[in-house]
Amino acid sequence: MERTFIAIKPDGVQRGLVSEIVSRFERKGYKLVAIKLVVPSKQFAEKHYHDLKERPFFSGLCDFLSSGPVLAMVIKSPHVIKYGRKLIGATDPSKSEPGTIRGDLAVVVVRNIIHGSDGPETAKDEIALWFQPKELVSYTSNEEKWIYG
Ligand code: DAT
Ligand code: MG
Repeated sequence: MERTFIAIKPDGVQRGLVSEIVSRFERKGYKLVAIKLVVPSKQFAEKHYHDLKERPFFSGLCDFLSSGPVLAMVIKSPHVIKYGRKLIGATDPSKSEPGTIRGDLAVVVVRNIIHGSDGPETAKDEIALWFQPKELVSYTSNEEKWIYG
């Protein structure tokens, strides 16, 4: 089992895309284990995007992430880190395939509506940054035997 961190950025929340996006992960069969709405501070956004601090768009990106409510969640499933990124689509929505979240719902890279961890290490770090351990809920879904066989 893998866990990954997914965030609907302020543009996705403001555009009323929360249910559309969450439903794509739910319908896939991924298990939701944590979810909350937060307005991150700029300092928090800088921590989240620390890998990008040398990039010219870093400050604008962190201003944007901290500009309003973000829907933070953790989903759990086999293969969820890499395949979750596939469902999200390429970073630049003008290059994302149709059928992906960014391909279907976003237009430009600075308003690409969603974040997903890009590997096992970042997933672990991002879950720890955004959630306390007690916020991750452990439960059995009755659908599991129909999803995994
Ligand atoms: P991703 O969000 O697909 O993991 P990333 O980690 O490379 O992409 O970059 C984080 C965010 O930074 C991305 O979602 C949007 C923004 N970004 C990336 N490249 C950019 C660029 N060339 N100009 C402006 N913003 C950019
Ligand atoms: Mg990234």
